[in-house]
Amino acid sequence: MPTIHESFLRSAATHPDKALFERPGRPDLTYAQAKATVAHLAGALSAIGITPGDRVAVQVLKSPEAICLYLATLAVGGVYLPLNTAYTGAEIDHFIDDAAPRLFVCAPETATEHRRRATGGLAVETLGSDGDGSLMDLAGASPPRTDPVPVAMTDHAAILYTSGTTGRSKGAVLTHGNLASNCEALIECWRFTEADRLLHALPIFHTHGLFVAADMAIVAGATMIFLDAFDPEQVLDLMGEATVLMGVPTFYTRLLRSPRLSPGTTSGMRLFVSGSAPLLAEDHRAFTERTGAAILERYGMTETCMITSNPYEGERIPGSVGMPLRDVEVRVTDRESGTLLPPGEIGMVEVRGPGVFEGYWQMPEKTAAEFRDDGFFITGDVGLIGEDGYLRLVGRDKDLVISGGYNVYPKEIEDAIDALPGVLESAVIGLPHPDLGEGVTAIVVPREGHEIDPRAVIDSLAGRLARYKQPKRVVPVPELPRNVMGKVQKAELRRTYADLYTSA
Ligand code: MCA
Ligand code: AMP
Repeated sequence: MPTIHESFLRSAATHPDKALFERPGRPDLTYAQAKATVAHLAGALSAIGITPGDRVAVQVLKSPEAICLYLATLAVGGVYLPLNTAYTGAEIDHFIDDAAPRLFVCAPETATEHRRRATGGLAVETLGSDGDGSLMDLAGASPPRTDPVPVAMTDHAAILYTSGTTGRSKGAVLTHGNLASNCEALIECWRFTEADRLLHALPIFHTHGLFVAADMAIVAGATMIFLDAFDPEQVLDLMGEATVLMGVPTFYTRLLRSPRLSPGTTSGMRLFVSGSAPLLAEDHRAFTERTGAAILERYGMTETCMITSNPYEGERIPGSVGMPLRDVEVRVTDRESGTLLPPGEIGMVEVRGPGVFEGYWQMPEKTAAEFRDDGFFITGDVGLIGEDGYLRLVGRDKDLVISGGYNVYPKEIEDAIDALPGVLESAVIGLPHPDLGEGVTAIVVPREGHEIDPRAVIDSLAGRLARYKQPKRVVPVPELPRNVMGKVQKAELRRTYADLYTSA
């Protein structure tokens, strides 16, 4: 099995003059041009001193050059560490401390803030959304490196940080084998070919936009219509020129709000994929009613790559995430005993397969705690496998909110709120939100003699927490509901405030 970088070289050799990236109002970038950019960036990385196993942390706006930087990192045997552009300086500090990258690439606009990090073993360079910045200058001046460092499938290719129930982010270490095997399974499952034209409107710092969407296009030799961000009207404008859209459920909720969504606008599209968060069965049905197309929902995790998918041919069932991908095993077990449950019974979803990560970066105990002895990874998702073999997710055993496809771990937000003056304690929950799926909501108890000003709470989190993690609403209460053991009853809070975003 070739690595992602080897497949990219193969695609570039087969279709040198084909556009890999098409961007409205900007010049295309062909496979041959992308190959040259990757080779020059690989030269720049070598000049900086990146050697196999070195981490390359990247917090930049979406651009073709950022994808080329990812491929160049793989080419020199480096480990790509993409970071959400919404992360604040304080959040970045943790990733840099934990992963100890050799290079940090940031946007030119944030260079002044980040140059101070350039101490000891850390180099800091910039990359702008127009392919500008100091790293590109260095790439232009560096001889192209066309001899990729040989890597094994077990070598590290990427680290993606996912927050945890303890509030501290953990780096999920993915190997070249994880990425390549998952990509091949998806290409096969979704019949993805070089003839495809992918509408790429996702961010490229997460599994969905990078290892699912971009990798599939690169490996298949397809073209990406590469958009800075998701704008439903722009996506509708471009559907006539595309064949596939991959998105989070909020994409589909927003498309459904446009009167332009119709069989006419979608007729050239062969596939709509949804994942990263639950797609409401009613949105699934409404989309089919409006367009005649059935959205294909799939399920995955940063730690495991993609796990299940509804079938390309065969029934795509609303409310189900489908069946295991090639070579992936999924089982549902009893939470406490770990024993296998029969079809139809609800339990913990566990997964084993070639896409499952190696472990959390420098956290052997945490890694061991999340695997069973026979190698199955405990996802923290709760679901059941029906007699029909389809997996249905019914909830989460982990305290996690998914807002517009971004994961928010309540503990991290609660810690930040609890540290504010006048706050006794808080509970952060996800409540049904008509646009984002779940809205991050903080239920806050004041200290005696104090009052909670919801706006002031949100304002004081600005600059400390990424915007998408900040509560959309803060609800002051005199006390939190607790069970006899003293544990906060989040399920009760979710019931009490269930209509907070939907009733207005
Ligand atoms: C932006 N904001 C958000 C979110 N995104 N707040 C909560 N949740 C969000 N997801 C903030 C903005 O900073 C802004 O704040 C305000 O909300 C309104 O922004 P808006 O313009 O509506 O947002 P947007 O820029 O249109 O973004 C919404 C989005 C975007 C298109 C849904 O969040 C997105 O592209 N999400 C995709 C996430 C993703 O790729 N997940 C995959 C993870 P203000 O106005 O105050 O500045 S990988 C994964 O989960 C696994 C492996 C899997 O299975 O795929
Ligand atoms: P992340 O940590 O960003 O990789 O998010 C992984 C989590 O997203 C999973 O554990 C699920 O809880 C959730 N997820 C991904 N895809 C789906 C889906 N199709 N339906 C429901 N939840 C999903």
